[in-house]
Amino acid sequence: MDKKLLAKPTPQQLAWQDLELGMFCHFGINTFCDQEWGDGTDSPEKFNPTSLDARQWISIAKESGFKYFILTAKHHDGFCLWQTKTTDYSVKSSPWKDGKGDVVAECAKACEELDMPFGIYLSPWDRHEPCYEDKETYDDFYAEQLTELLTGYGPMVEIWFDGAGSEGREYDWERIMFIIRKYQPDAMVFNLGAPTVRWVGNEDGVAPYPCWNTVKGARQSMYTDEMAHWLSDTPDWVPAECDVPIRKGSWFWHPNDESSIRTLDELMDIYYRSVGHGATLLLNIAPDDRGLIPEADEKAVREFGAEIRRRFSNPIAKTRERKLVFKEKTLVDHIILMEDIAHGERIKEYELIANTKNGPVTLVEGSAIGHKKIDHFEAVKADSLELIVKKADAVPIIRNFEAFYVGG
Ligand code: FUL
Repeated sequence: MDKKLLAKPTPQQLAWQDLELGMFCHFGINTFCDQEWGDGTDSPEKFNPTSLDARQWISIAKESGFKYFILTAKHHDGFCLWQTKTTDYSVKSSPWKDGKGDVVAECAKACEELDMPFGIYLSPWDRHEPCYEDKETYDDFYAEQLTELLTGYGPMVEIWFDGAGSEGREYDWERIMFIIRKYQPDAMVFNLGAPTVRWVGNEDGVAPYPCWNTVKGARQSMYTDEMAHWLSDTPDWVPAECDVPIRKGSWFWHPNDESSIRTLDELMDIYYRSVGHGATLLLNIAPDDRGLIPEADEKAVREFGAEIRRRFSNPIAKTRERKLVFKEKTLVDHIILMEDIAHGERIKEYELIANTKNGPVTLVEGSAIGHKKIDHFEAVKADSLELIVKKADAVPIIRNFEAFYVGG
């Protein structure tokens, strides 16, 4: 293929793909009502966290190795976590901080202090707002909400558009995209409008393999079948983000539900099948009705971060070449490969070979590498490893070829 025809990421996408691991945070009126989808009738009186501490949320994220943070500024129930002028259905009408609190501001501040890129989720579907029924009026309302968020809370890394509940509904995407380009030109746009990041097609946090970066973006609501289709040859560069809640089946906090927290093995499996397939993982950790990440979730997320560090922060050897030579015969059970995707995703088929005392052994046969591919296999003792590129659209440029022995 002509090099010029290869799709390439924008510098913003390139930087975003390097983040790899984000924390999603679902918090709102639902947190106080033991529910996932409020219908917009819950009284703001119910919103009253006793000890909300956004710094605790972001510190846990930071210390566990998360590289960005996204908050539900407004979920489908329409309750706004910031001091908006567009509606009274917000923190302003709640008893929390006598109606003077602003969760978006507290998160933005903590993110700034802890150097954590910050993003927001703003549900287009609004079950509270009476003008939702009137398309044009609601388009104005939504544009104003978005403008408030994109102008009042510092730089945003990503704007998360959820298609749920909006099946068959059209929004003014042209205007929405105009607002984003005007106020937050560097922000990634998730899933709708003119997305720069696409939904992976499930809420299990896993990407298919191969998960090419050039798949056409998912423009429909996440619940339509069209979302699950994969076209490997479209020229657009739209990397995938894998969202998943740490508690199985719930995005918001619910009391007495600690048993649904995913185990470390499950989280690692998700990591291998998201980040390890070249996608980005957005793991949801929900603060409770105190406004704190519960101890059990904190423990799980810290263990997850520690395990990623244990496995992958000390490579036995690394190179940018296609041959990795060890000083002596060495046990290996994981390999991380990265292409320099600034130049496009070039490799289409590869094989990994270990040179052992019995001769060469094929460890892996794969297709996409892209931003990252994590391969694991039964431990093998080798003098060297070789990456054989069997098919490529242009000269492959390897950013990283690392070997690990993780054990266990
Ligand atoms: C879905 C929503 O309906 C869930 O409540 C959650 O926000 C998830 C991330 O997206 O579409």
